[in-house]
Amino acid sequence: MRRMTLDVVTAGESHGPALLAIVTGLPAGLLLDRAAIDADLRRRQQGYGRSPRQQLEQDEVEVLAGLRHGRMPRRLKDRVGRNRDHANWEWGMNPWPPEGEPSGKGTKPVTLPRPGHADLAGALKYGHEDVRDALERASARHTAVLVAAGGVAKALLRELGIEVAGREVEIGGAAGADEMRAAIDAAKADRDTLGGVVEVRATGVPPGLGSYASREDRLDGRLAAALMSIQAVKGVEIGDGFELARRRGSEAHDEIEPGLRRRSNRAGGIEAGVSNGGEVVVRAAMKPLPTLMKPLDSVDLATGEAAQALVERSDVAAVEALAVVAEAAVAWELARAAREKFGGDSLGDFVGAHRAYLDRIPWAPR
Ligand code: EPS
Repeated sequence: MRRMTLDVVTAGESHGPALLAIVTGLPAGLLLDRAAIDADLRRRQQGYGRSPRQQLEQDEVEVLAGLRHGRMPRRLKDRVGRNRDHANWEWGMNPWPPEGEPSGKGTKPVTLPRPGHADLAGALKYGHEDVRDALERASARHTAVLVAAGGVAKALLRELGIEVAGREVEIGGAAGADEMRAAIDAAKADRDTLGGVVEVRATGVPPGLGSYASREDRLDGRLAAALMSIQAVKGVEIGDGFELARRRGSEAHDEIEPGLRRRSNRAGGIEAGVSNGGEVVVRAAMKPLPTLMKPLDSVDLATGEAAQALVERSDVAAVEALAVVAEAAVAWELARAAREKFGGDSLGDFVGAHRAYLDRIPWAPR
């Protein structure tokens, strides 16, 4: 069944010419603020402990089609973040390399897979002899374009009074800004890397997004899939998540009061795959990044002999960046569920259906 929904298709490599997303399913008339999207792209680049690559790149959104005077005249749009570093990889990442001697970065094949990265599984799956063919597309650089798409989703959600915000809550086991920075400094001195935990909260989400009826419509499943598919994420929880497994039923649910208010929000705003009107609260756990300056043991795929994994410029930690990417992922899934519930070819139809629904149910944003 083809239904009203948002879709995104992406393309691009870390050191290729550009990253691209094609977003479909937006209502006509949606106003997009370039400065707001660029601000999110900058937030993603700014965390403490990121690599020197972030001083080189200045991610900015560039619209190729589907937008006129900031508004959507139709339901298709393309966007691009160009990779400044591509200039250093002009031969190595060129779709059609020029004749003559190869020069610059990316000319020698990579054969030293990093444990924890896509390198080995990707090379085996696709038959790559140069691991670079896997790592370029698998790179977390790809999250830049997801943040741009998330900016579009946030613009749509704002029309319904829904706000989404992500923040880092732990880095390398440390909580609190000073402790997190100290943990990053210590890991950097040891030529090591760190992971952490981020949290995303969404306010103003009406009850009824998602569905209990089928697996692929469940909002919790969709949020979990969106977060889990971000590079380096190994765990996701919704509301009190894993902690709920350690409590009794009398301590685990959110009792209902007259006026349909809840005494707590242990469910993180979602029950049975459907939003319940509470704040949506999700967390994602990120593993430490797999590119270490003090490399892990691996095998040279060219010889089959023991070797050290690839050492490349890398972030020490990218948890602050994950907070921005996770925010975009949650916004995307909420916007998709909202499009499915409220439909509409124009922004007015979409917003009007939302308002009519709220008028029908006894619920007011808290
Ligand atoms: C990444 C490796 C590094 C990161 C990159 C993700 O790339 P480089 O080797 O070019 O420095 O900097 O992240 C970004 C460039 C970004 O913008 O987030 C990886 O292997 O996933």
